[in-house]
Amino acid sequence: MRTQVAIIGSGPSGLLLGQLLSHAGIDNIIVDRVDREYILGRIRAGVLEAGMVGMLDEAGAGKRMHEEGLVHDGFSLAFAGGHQRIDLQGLTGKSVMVYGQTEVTRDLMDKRAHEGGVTIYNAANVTPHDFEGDAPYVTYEKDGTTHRIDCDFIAGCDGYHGPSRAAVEGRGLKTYEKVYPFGWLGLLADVPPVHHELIYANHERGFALCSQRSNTRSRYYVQVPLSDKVEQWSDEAFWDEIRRRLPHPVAEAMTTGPSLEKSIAPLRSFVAEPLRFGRLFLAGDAGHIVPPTGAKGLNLAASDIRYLFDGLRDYYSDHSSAGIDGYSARALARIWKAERFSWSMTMLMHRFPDEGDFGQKVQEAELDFLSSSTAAQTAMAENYVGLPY
Ligand code: FAS
Ligand code: PHB
Repeated sequence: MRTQVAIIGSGPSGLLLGQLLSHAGIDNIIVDRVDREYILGRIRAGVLEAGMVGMLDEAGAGKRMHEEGLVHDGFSLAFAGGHQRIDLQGLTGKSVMVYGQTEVTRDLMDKRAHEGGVTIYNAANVTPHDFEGDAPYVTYEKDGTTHRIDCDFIAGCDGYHGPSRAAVEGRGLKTYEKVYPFGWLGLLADVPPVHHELIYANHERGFALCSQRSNTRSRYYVQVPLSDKVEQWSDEAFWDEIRRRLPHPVAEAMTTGPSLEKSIAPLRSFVAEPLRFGRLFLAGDAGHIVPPTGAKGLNLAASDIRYLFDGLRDYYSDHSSAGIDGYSARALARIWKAERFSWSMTMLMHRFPDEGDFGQKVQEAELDFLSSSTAAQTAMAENYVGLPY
């Protein structure tokens, strides 16, 4: 097979890039190690920045998001028994869209299939080759046969554990990492959200988050020790714990019910530099990971794809390599600002075992200051709605 851009990974990064390339008349093939159902079974992000909303519209996959997504003009920080609303719309003139990553991925998959885009699922041992030269290619195994895709460029959209970053280790790749001493236990349930906006809670027992997928489906998280296993947590234990961590009126108002999904995700900050190696580009989680506290992971994938697509479009339309040559530096500039924000929100809202009661009091003091400072709230709001591309 031959294509112009071979994309490894059928998550939001790969699918978004594939749509934009196809609409620009640039041929591409997506290869993934699992299938559509497995990918859609992963419950992940829930908050879209305006930049991501615009990219989905440009990809022709925004219709259902606008019909079913929830526009949120603010969120709340709960601490010391009370809460402070961060007025995103009033402070920045922007909002966020609450619409699950699962639905984003489904819409992109459906659009790609409808438009005849080629996606190869259940491909084993996907490997990028010869990307330092002018004739890169990707190999994979399927149905007992090894296949080869010759291409001009390879987009490594294969997530944190994928083969693309692994293929460039030892070739000048530098990584930066911080692993947090706790995880998030997430629960999805068909119960109405406890509040019309998201609530991020700082509590001495640990962090909690009240999020949602629709007016009838809620997504909740509690901070748990890394040693916890999801099997240890009954639904009842989860509901009891999250209500302990919320202001009393919120806890009292919470509707509980059977979980549709429960999982524990570790938290880490991670950046790989650079994001380009010859004709191989890293995008999305393949290049960086943020703790989900700032709702940036999925949204960073969108800005990576903005920069990468613009560069590839200019290469094919104007024979200009300026965009692809500048991709890594341009993407990393925005990535590091989102890494900082996600780190700062995580440090502010979680219980750190080694910091003890002093750390709790310092966090409450910062939240108390934030409640009284429009400047501090504006800085938080500007980061939360998404910094400019
Ligand atoms: P993805 O990981 O989504 O997609 C990578 C794709 O590559 C997958 O389909 C995978 O099957 C494929 N792949 C991997 N290895 C391969 C191989 N060897 N060969 C071929 N294909 C391969 N972000 C938030 O903003 N909020 C959250 O609450 C949040 N929660 C998360 C929870 C978890 C458990 C994880 C892992 C991430 C979470 N994220 C969250 C971040 C997440 O949303 C990512 O930012 C987003 O999925 C990034 O999309 P992609 O870059 O496409 O990577
Ligand atoms: C979610 O709804 O899954 C979600 C929302 C906001 C976050 C993290 C996760 O910061």
